[in-house]
Amino acid sequence: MISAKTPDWSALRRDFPILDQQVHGKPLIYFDNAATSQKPRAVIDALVHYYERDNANVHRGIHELSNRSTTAFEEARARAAKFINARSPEEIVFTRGTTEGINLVAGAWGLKNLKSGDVILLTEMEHHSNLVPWQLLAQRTGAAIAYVPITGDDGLLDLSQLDELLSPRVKIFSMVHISNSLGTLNPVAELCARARKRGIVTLVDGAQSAGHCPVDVQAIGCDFFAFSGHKICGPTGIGVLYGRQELLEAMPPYQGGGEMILSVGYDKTEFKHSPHRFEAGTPDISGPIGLSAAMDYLDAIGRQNIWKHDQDLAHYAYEKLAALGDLRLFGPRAKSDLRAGLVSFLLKDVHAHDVVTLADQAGVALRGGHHCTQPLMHKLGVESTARASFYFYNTRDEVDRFVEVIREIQKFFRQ
Ligand code: 7TS
Repeated sequence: MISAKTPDWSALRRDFPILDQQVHGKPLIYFDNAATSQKPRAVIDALVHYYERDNANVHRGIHELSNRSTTAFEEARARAAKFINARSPEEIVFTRGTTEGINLVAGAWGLKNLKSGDVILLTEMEHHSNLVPWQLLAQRTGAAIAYVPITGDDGLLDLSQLDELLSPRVKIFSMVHISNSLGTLNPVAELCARARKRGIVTLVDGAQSAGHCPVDVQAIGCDFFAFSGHKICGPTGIGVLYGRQELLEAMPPYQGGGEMILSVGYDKTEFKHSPHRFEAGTPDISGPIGLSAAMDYLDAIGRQNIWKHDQDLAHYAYEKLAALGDLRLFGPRAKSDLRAGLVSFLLKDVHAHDVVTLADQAGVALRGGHHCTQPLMHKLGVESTARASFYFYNTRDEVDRFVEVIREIQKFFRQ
């Protein structure tokens, strides 16, 4: 749902109780949204309501509370399907997060479908969670891994060799939608279309996109799409894996246990259909319920509005940082439409961790490090960057204060 009118951003900010506090005696400026977002009152209330009124295990009891829990849990599945425009709730598997979603595909689809000589295609800007599961799979199957290169500091995918890279040996192409280190928005619909033409299965890592821009898995044309609840105003410990139904149905279970079976004998088990086949054991029940409230909340704002708001902050921050000089900026250049709501940078002769530590003293929460993209850092010739990542409750005033703090840090290290 895209709402036509401009949201009242300052009223929305007041929905987040955590933002109204001081840190080290300074007003908190929370610019670590790519790591995890804050939670609005509506989500906190949904969790409290569930535990105060409805808590029971799902899919087993016949009593009232179990019925209520099961209904809310399955309604959340339908809500998630609507959030990304899946064809049906059956295409939604609840996971712990993006990481588990990708591991599930690598473990269940990958082990069944890959063999020695096959190729897994990734990009050079992947998060470790879209690298390590494939490396484990490659070790187990003898498959090889190839990478779509990036162009340099402006962090775009270099697609000039894509036709050659999409060779007949490639069985799956797994790509990040928005890079958490560079802020690049990748042309995933085009990439999926080119892969699909060659019969290659596609996975999109939507950890940084699902809550930040409109997402329509049918329009993207991917086979799998994974994201995390905690980055989109939902609780930690819950995520979503979308899979096209025919692929999910053909996949063996990922873990075994209760909930995922039709019948069990001492030597043989019949499994449920997907998605339940992939949800062994008592699931996180409050997670999907909180996540559903988060999805309602975000769609009432409109993700196109959120995208524009966050991009405006990123462009504003990029230009103000660039004007300081003596620093390196990563990712798409100033004003690029392909830059999402974050800015990675490195001050000349100052370690990213020092920047983050000093910014924290000024109340500004940043992240410094390799951002779980070590190979990308090596490619860029750095060990780490400092990163400011925005969400719709952040403001231009906060960016002004942040840039002022960075200027003071530069001054401190020049002394
Ligand atoms: N993929 C991308 C692109 C990510 O940014 C992250 C987390 C993940 C996958 C993994 O998500 P999880 O919820 O399963 O952990 N990124 C970050 C970050 O940038 N800072 O902290 C976590």
